[in-house]
Amino acid sequence: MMKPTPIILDIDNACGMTARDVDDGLALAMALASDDFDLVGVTTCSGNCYAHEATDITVRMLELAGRTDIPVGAGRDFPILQNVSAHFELLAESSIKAAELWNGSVELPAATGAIEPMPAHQLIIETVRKYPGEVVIVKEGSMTNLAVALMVDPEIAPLVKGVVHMGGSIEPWWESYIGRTDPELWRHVIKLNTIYDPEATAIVMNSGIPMTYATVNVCARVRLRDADVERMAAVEGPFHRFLSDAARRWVNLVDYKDGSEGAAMWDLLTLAIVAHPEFCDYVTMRQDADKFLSNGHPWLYPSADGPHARVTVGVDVAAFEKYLMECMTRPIPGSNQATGSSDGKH
Ligand SMILES: [Ca+2]
Repeated sequence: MMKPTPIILDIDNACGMTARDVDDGLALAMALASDDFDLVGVTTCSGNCYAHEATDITVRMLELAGRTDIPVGAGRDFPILQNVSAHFELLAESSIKAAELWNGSVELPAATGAIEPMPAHQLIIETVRKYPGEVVIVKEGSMTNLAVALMVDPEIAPLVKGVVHMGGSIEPWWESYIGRTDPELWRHVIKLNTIYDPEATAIVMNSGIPMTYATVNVCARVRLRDADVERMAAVEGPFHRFLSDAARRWVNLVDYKDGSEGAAMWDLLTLAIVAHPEFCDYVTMRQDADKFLSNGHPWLYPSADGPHARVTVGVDVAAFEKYLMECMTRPIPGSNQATGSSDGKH
């Protein structure tokens, strides 16, 4: 077996919140379950929710999984410069609208204080310096944490092995996704997580750190369906009970709203290709921070000029979805699920 890749998982984890995407929480479960990853830190960022909410959920999930040994870094709620109040108003509004479909709340025990989060940028700096040249930072939400880390300690840039980011898109995806085209949405989703804190994104783009974009159009093709959720629910223990309860509600909500079958597993494909790049096909493109900041399109495009990034253009759906379900139905190693011990530490 290959040596596990040390990763920092940076998540806007809203798993279990009413009508919010569950994929960050499922990505955390994948990172914990798979032997492919050495989860050396989890940092939280804003996007699906405020970073402080993501921190709370992440700490509680790690406790539930019996993995209080994993360091957590709490990110900033707000971008470096932008006013994002409209973003959170929209999220709150959609949660209220969907509350009836969500049908109650998802149970997640309160934190006990076993994990004490440090500032996210500090955890990134310390971890990258501890494992120079080895750590991949998996950015499943906004770029704020890494940008702050790079501003505080610019010398870490050449010590980061790579960033894999769920964001960007190089082709319209919405039409193929649910059978309709919405140009406004298309303009918005092409930037997705990337746009929440654009100045932070530009800092990361220009940092010289090798970048991979797991694009919206490609991630939209991989799904978790009702039957998959029931396989997750069959795993014993409170961690999988929580995961499957949240995932079931989300899949049902997406199916109802979009007329689709299953919910896109954006963040999970993004994480999986760290260990299994063969799941996707890629092209090399320029990531044009100036064009991105001035709202230009495209800002990922073929060019001899850099800085370059690796951009996903295709995915082996069957291979990924098989891996997804292997991870989602596996008891968490090191937890009380796997060892039978009550404290889960080892
Ligand atoms: Ca995310």
